[in-house]
Amino acid sequence: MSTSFEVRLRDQALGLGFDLAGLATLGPAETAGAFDDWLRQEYHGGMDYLRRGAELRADTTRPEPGMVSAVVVALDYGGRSPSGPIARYARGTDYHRVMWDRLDALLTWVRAERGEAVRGRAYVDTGPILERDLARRAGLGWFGKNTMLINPERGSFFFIGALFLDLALTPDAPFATSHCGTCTRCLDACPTQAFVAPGVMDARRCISYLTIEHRGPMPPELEPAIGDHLYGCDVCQDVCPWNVKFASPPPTDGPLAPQPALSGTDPVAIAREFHFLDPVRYREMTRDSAMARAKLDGLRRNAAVVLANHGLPPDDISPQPPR
Ligand code: B12
Ligand code: SF4
Ligand code: SF4
Repeated sequence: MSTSFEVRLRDQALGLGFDLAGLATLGPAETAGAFDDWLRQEYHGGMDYLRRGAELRADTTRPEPGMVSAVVVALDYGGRSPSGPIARYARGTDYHRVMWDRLDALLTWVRAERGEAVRGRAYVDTGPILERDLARRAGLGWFGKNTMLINPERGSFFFIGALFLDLALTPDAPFATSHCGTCTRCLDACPTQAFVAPGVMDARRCISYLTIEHRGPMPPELEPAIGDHLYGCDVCQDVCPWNVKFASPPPTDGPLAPQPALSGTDPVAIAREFHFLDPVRYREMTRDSAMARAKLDGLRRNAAVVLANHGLPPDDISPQPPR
């Protein structure tokens, strides 16, 4: 019996280095209602782009008319490295670029198999797509109480991406079960109590939002709870038993291998460096990095918060630590 195109397509995605791959038929997002409720509560804070794209996000056939199916992939970035002031996802090369290149290679393979006329479009975090909804639909995992998409064999330290195609494909079965049970570790561990209910986050309180997406001064009442977090936060994933058991070691080579300068565990040392960043050094440091998202002002603001949390008012510190 010949192997179906769908099986070969999934194999090809895995062969290109993705860790999970599933197929979904595009259509209305099952959680579009939950997303609208979330926006109505203003939990998105200053992320206005989420509101602007809400109508497109409600149905995956809308962003690119003519698209019918998606290959949804996951790329593990390794959750078994020490936690530190910079979230693990941002320690290697910017994942958007890494995943787009691989999804483009997948499209090239599809065209070689099915004909040059096949249309395709890659999405990694940038399009108006509810990616976790789509990934659950493609069978990749369930929505944890920490809102992460969790896979029963990998945990949640992975990125999600999708290649939309104008081809009809036999979809995989959606992931139908949840495996959080009575656990509430993530809800209890969140330093800023950002979860208003299991599976629902008020992003305005989330350290990841505050240190990456939020522009302007930090809300003073949340500063102490930000602790040592300079960029992003992994706490609600670190405590998750599915990660404790299944998180993989960080890649030792390739684009996602963590850069030593971003993997340090001394918050004061890194905060000091961020505090004295000038535009030239900032551009060098973030050239191929997802950290560019926080902008120079954001990184310096975050550094000031971390230094203040260590009793070091930023105005008092010198560029070099005392010897
Ligand atoms: C906006 C955004 C954020 C915001 C808001 C996060 C959030 N939970 O919504 C902030 C800046 C805080 C953030 C943080 C992080 N993010 Co982010 N983020 C996004 C983005 C761009 C949109 C997410 C979104 O639509 N949020 C709206 C809310 C309503 O959706 P949701 O929380 O995902 O909930 C969905 C379901 O859970 C369900 N739902 C809603 N209510 C309820 C209630 C119940 C009971 C249940 C069961 C389900 C359910 O419906 C929702 C819509 O589908 C996506 C990329 C994309 N285009 O999808 C990446 C994405 C979700 N982020 C990602 C990552 C890696 C992170 C961080 C780990 C980075 C870090 N280390 O700092 C943290 C994780 C924090 C966390 N616990 O979520 C990955 C997640 C991969 C995964 N395995 O899930 C994504 C998919 C990017 C990518 N392409 O890989 N992120
Ligand atoms: S990423 Fe950190 S601050 Fe945000 S919800 Fe998770 S534990 Fe809380
Ligand atoms: S920590 Fe527990 S409740 Fe939270 S996502 Fe993991 S299994 Fe679910």
